[in-house]
Formats: sequence, structure tokens, C-alpha cells
Amino acid sequence: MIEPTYVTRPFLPPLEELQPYLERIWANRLLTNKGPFHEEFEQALCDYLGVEHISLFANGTLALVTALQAMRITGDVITTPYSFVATAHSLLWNGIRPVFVDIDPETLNLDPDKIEAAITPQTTAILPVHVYGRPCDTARIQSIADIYGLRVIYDAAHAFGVEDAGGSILRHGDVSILSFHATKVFTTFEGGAVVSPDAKMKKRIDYLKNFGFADEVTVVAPGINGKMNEFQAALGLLQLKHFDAALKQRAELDRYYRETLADIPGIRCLPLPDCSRRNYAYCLIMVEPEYPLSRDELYTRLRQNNIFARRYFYPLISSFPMYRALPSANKSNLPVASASADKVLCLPIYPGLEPDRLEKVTNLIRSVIES
Ligand code: T4K
Repeated sequence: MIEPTYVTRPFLPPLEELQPYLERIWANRLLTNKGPFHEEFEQALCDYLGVEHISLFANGTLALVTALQAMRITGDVITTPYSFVATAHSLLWNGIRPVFVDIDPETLNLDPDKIEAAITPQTTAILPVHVYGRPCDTARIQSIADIYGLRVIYDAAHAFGVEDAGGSILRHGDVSILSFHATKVFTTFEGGAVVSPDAKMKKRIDYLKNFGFADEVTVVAPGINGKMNEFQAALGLLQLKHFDAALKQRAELDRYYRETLADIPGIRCLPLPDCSRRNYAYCLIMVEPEYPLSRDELYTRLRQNNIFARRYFYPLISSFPMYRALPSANKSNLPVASASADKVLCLPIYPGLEPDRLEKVTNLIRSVIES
């Protein structure tokens, strides 16, 4: 049986390149708890991403939950319904009430024009997502946050390596979090990180991810176990060496899709995001009414042909049982997010995607209008 074409496949460096890292772990038997690879990887990431303070985590969700704890966020937090569930779940895990605000139709990120109307005396922070690695309007969001005295926590799970004119996108807001899950552009199998603005915040986050230990006998907070282990950190160091090449391949695939699908009525690619370095984390199309099939029919047609495209982010977070009773979860409050979730389809994009598989995807999409 031919292996299906998945929406993504993890980029893995040649196995022999991992061997020396494993030998070092086996030799020193330091497996976790701030081992040498952990420390090296933290520094290497700071250097690569151009940020000063990074705390590594076992996964992105723990990074997000812990960042909110570290900042002592309570009350209501404004966020997007158009993301992976972990974004809003991190609020519930902290006893915080999510307040969903609609998205911008161009960026698919929180619409800055709609944030202010959702602010109440209970609002303490904004949790925007750079969805698909497409940057939020960070300047507008920050100016709203400044006026109302709100904190800003960026869910940058998709935004590894993305830069705007001023440098890393991760420098915006009070903190940013990353995910290094297997499906992400940069992976340590599972993994994540918090980018902090200063050493004090990093220190607090580092305590919290290690049960709250400040030293061998001092526990300063009810922390959790969110630590990244040595195997993950070693993988991260190795992956970093290949990331630029992987990004180049993604850019080429993205270009192919844009050029090949451009003339198909009802298939719309969003404009390239306005930033100085993109990561092409996802390749999405909007299936509009002029196309003969609905988004779900196209999704099924591709599946029947062994192509597993994904409807990220359908259903909206706000429609899940633990959120749908919230006043802000009402569909009438979220018209753009609702329409986008019904139209979007993420196509396969990953380094190593073979040309024949790529062509099969675009040919199938085109064949619908030609039949
Ligand atoms: N915030 C945002 C905005 C996020 O998107 C995420 C995670 C988080 C926070 C939380 O970060 P983490 O705690 O996960 O670090 C995936 C991921 O599980 C999830 O990490 C990710 N977002 C989300 C967008 O997608 P699924 O349900 O799509 O995964 P799955 O297993 O269906 O994988 C999709 C395809 O990828 C498979 O069909 C084949 C391929 N694949 C997957 C895995 C796991 C592989 O080829 N190899 C693999 O090992 O959720």
C-alpha cells in the first residue's frame, strides 16, 4: 500500500548525525533536570532566534499554562476562537475565563478593531495567536494593552523563526510561547518554550517548571513538572543545524502551490504575511462558493485519494462543550472566524514532500473544475 500524503511530516536529520549526541547522553547519564544539552540548547535558541531569555519546556501547552501562572493572570482574558484548543485550555487550567473576539479576515488573527469592545473591568490580559505563523498586528495590540493596562501573552506555537522588520516576532508582548511538537516546523518530538523579556521573568518561569524549587531545600511556588529532557534538547540542537535548509524547501513548496492554484476559480490563497522572514508553517487555501465542491467535499475527495489535508481550525474552539455557553462564544459574535473555519483547508507542506505527491494534490484540486 502506498503511504498516504499527510498534511505534515516531521523533518528528521540523518540518523547518523544523532549518534554522537546519544553517545554523550549515555556517557554522562544526565537525562534531565537542566543537563548539559538543555543548557546548550537554550543558549543556541536565544542566539538563533535573536532573543535573550528562553525557558525550555516538555511541550507547548505546559509552556503556556506556566507562563500564565508566572504572570499571575486571573479574571477574563481576551483570546481568539480560531486556534488549536490548547490556547483556550491553558486559560481554563488557570481558572481564567476566555473571552472570544473575532478575527481579521486577512490575517486570521485577533482583529484589533474588535478588542476594545470586549474589555471590561474583569479583563486582565490578551492572549493572541500568530496563527499559521502569520504575525498578529502586534503594534495595535500593544497600544490597546497599554491604554487599558493589560498584559499580552503571545501564543507563538506556529511562529518559530518568523521575523518582522524589527527582528524576532517573539520579542512582542510580555511573553511568547513556542511549540516544538512533531507537527511543527521545528520539532523536538514534543517540546516547547517560553520567551521572557527579562531575567527576572525567566527565573520565575524556571522555578515554576521545576515544582517551584529555587534550590535544594526551598520551594517558592506550587510549580509543575514542565522540564524538557536531554534527548529532546539534543534533538533540538541537531535540528537547528538544518532549519534554514528546511525553511527554504517550505518556501519553494508554498510558491508552487500559489502559482499552480492561482487560476482555479473559488480556490483562494491568503496573501503572503507581511514580515521579513516567514516560516511557511502551513499552506492553507480558502474554498469559496465559486468552487464546485464545498470545503468538506474537497477534503473528502482528497482523502479518497489518500491525501490527508486538514481543516485547521475547524471546529472553532468556542464551539466545544466547555466553551460554548460563554456569551462571547456565540456564533453571531464571531462571524469571520465562523466563516473561515468553514472554508479553510490546510494542504500538505513539509520538507521532503516529493514532487509527484505535490502534483497529485494540485491536479486533484484542478480536476474538479475540469470534469
Ligand atoms: N497553541 C497552538 C496555536 C497550537 O497549535 C498548539 C499545538 C499548542 C498551542 C500546543 O502545543 P503542544 O502542547 O502540542 O506542543 C497537532 C498537534 O498535536 C498540536 O501540537 C498542534 N498544535 C496542532 C495544530 O496539531 P493533530 O491532531 O493535527 O495531530 P495529528 O497526530 O493528527 O498529526 C497530523 C499529521 O501529522 C498526521 O496525519 C501525520 C503527521 N504526523 C504527526 C505526528 C504526531 C507525523 O507524520 N508524525 C508524527 O509524529 O494535532
